[in-house]
Amino acid sequence: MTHIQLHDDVLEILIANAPVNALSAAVRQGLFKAIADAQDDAAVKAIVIRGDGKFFSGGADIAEFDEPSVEPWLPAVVDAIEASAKPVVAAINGTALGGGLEVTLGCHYRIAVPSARLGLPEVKLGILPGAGGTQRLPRLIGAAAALDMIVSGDPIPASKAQELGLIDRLASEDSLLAEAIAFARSVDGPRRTGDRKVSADPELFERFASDNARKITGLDAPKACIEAVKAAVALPIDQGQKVEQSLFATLVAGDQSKALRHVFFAERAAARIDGLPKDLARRPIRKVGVIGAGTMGGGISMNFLSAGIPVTIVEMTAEALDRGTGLMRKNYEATAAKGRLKPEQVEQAMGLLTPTLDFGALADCDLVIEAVYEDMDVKKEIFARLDGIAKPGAMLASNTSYLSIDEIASATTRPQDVLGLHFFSPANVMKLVEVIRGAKTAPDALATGMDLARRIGKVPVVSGVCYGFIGNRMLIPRQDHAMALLLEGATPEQIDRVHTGFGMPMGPFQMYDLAGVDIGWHRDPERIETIREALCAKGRWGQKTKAGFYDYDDRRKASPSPVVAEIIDQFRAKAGVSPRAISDAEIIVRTLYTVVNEGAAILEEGIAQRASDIDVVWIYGYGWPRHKGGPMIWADMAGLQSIIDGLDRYSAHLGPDFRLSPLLQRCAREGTPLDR
Ligand code: 3H9
Repeated sequence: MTHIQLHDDVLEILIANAPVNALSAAVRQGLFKAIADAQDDAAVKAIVIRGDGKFFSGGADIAEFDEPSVEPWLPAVVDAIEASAKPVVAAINGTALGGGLEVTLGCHYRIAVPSARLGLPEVKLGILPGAGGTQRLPRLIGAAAALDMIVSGDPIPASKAQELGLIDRLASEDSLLAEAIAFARSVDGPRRTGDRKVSADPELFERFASDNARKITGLDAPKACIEAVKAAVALPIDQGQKVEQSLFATLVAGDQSKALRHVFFAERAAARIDGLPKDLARRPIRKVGVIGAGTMGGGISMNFLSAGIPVTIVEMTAEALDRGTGLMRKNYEATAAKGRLKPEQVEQAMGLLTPTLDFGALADCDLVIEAVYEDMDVKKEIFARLDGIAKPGAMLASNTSYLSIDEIASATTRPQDVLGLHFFSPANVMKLVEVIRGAKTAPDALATGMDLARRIGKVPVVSGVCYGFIGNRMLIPRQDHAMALLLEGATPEQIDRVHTGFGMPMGPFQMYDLAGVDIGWHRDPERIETIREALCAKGRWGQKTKAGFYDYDDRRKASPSPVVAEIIDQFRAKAGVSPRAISDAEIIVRTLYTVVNEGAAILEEGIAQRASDIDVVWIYGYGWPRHKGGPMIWADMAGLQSIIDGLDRYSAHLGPDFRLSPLLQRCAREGTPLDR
């Protein structure tokens, strides 16, 4: 876990705890002992601390937060380093995060390779740097710069760290240790950051909080970070550290941190496919074909182009092809105008695109993704055609949001090569990709799909075949109940407010308006059976027509619509419903608890591999607030029995098809978390 080696009069302490040198109990013990022993060893004049491999350290071991703590605690280790009578130099060989950076802050000097990145990402886990980071960083780089780093949690490159005074010097990539040893011999003795004082403009903290209000509203950790940095300015280090530790203890025990830590591990677990050997050979994907240059096809193509993978895009008419590729260019140029892409990168990406009307041009693609509209017959026809054209071993994917991959695969002679790659709209922006495993999908095709999604910067989650897969199937009860609640007496504004108040980026009706109220509409204005059909018949198709469930002004600002209120009234009258007052609590039960219940059913049927995969789907596909961890862990934390009780309370309104998930009932009864 730690190794020591004496280089003449300089002691090297190496942190070796693959994969990221997390500061687990054994590492802390090793560091503590090595520092203590060095104090009594006359042969040691100075000390260098370094990480093994490509990380200095990824910080405290996050998995240990849920276990009984083992001494020495990290703050004591960092204090012991700082108290060393012999100079200590941190040789930062790679990324130093969280507790890893705090260890370097306890050191008297810091030298880093140019490729190192330094950060305090604790806030992203709902905690704060709890080993002196909030006290020492401001003393080293000033309160304003420290606030930026601690509250954003974003790492900075070594060059920036040097500018800020966080590191003393840069070393060359291949001679860090030698340079660190020479540096350690050359210094004047210990130089303790904790002895410094830091002052700040008294208005800094309020100004910072109000400038960042939008990002930190409702979150406990950023507020605590600001408090802790304030204490660094106001108090001597030992008292400041007490404030830091007390804030840390409160945060780490809180629900927000528990949820955020869950998400950290959930994201990584989602990459694993149960029952598949890790070293399974992947299929090489050098060229991708996309069928359909609509919004989805274009967005999907952009992901590959941006990652340097050539794309052949096929359409039926020249007009549709030009429209689609024109939109892709426009999207790239808009990104470039914001300074997030260089003009030459736009050309580079577009240069990798081959637009064509010739289906036969897909013959040399390693993967073809079909992105046409949702019609099983059309999809089967396309896959049958593709079967005759695609080269052997090519992967054939559908971007369907709902339809059966098994039925689509049955149109080919190679169902083992067929899978779903369900991108979310807008496909060039949204991170989630559901990778749909058909009954006959080959393991290497599935694993290749997962890897490829990661290669283009997405977060892939495996789903089995069912109507709507994981995400959209769970969305159905939410949208259905939102509609039913309108009829019973709620307004779109009330329902959306409950959802945004919960932390979702938008509510069910705002989502309809953004996506298009007319999606899936039969296009017959005479046939009006639902509120949605009534809106569609009136041309209220959402934001794109400046009217949907809300009215929109020229700047897309929404306001409640009297026309919609009247349509809802007419439907109530027709159904003989006299509107009743709907409580926010009922909205939560009917539009969120029902989602949890559907998630439990999905888990039970084995559509999702694990509960945490469902959470990842909702965070990356639907904007579920990260600090609430996803619907499954949220239900666990609320108490599964309370979810069941809520559903029972409104059982009269849940409809004849509602079925309480047996898995939900069993887990509630046994007091276990929702999982298979
Ligand atoms: C802290 O330091 C608190 C202190 O202030 C106060 C204490 C008193 N712990 O991401 P990867 C695992 S809080 C445990 O795929 P990459 C990870 O789960 C901590 N495990 O690699 C995965 O396991 P598996 C502040 C960790 O190269 C494997 O390592 N630090 C930790 O893409 C590889 O991870 C952070 O928040 C950890 N700290 O990225 C940093 N870190 O293979 C969190 C990683 O079984 N970590 N693992 O799935 C990261 O941001 C990235 O992992 C890192 C590497 C950039 C380091």
